[in-house]
Amino acid sequence: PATLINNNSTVRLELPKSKASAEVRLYGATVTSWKSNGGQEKLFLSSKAALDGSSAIRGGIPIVFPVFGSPSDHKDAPLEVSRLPKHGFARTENWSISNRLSPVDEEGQVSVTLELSTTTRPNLKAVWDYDLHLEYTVTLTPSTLKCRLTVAHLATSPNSPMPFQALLHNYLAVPDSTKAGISDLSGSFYLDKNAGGEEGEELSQEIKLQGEPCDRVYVGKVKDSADGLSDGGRDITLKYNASLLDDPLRRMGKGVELSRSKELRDTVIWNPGQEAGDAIADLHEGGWKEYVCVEPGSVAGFEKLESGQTWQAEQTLTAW
Ligand code: TA6
Repeated sequence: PATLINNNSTVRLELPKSKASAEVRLYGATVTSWKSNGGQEKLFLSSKAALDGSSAIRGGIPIVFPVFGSPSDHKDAPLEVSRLPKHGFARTENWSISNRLSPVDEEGQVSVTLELSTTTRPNLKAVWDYDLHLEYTVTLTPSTLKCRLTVAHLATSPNSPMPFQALLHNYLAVPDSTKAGISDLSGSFYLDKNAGGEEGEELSQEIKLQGEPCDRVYVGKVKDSADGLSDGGRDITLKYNASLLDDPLRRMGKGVELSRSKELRDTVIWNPGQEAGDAIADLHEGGWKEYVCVEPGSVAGFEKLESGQTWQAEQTLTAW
């Protein structure tokens, strides 16, 4: 079933037979917990994360919209984007539940849809002068979590077209980020944010962080075998080299597979490493070792949505 918990601030989705569950905060529509088949937590949540609505949640799956990073990161950003906070406003607004909470259906899945509109929020309309309606549906099955974001630019909008970027900022829990591998982004081109935006091509089939900071935007163009370019958006797996782990850590399972619709063609891989990680105020000590962010999105350039048009994108996380 789907129920409201934590003083009506959180929707809890539960499949009791398989012990799978998920929790979605109305604040930011941030998924803060996903336990797959058997009850194993698959998302990282910092024990210092603000859960009182005072700032974006450090962990889970914050939604980045309508700009990724700081507006000043984008030379080509449209003027209206420059007024927005880092990573936009979706992660720091209170969303509402758009459907009645339903019992588990016959197919053994349970879901909730949250929504956020500028038309009912004068504070948002003041910084984002578009008639925008966002919907976010989170669906739980015994072994998967599906997140679908719908961006509707309403026909009543005063301005057209609406520029935006969107990204699902997954904090995937790992037993030890220094021993995790991410595959397969080989053939993708990236911008290295830690190296002043230097460009590179991914040559290895498995990215291993090995304790080094990583903050890369892999753009959704992949060199195909004929040496031409094709659109990216491949499935990605985050796995752990179990042989390198101590016994208690092996219990976390083998990893998570991420598949996405073609709209989420870019991929951001982020882990701050020890030094920068310890400097993040809402990250507990050593927290940087407990997650890898693998974030599918549309962040290279801006989508442009005419009024009356809708854009929809989704990811599916599968626990192995
Ligand atoms: O997605 C990667 C990133 O943009 C990094 O550059 C890093 O700053 C991270 O997100 C976290 O940003 P935040 O604003 O949540 O501290």
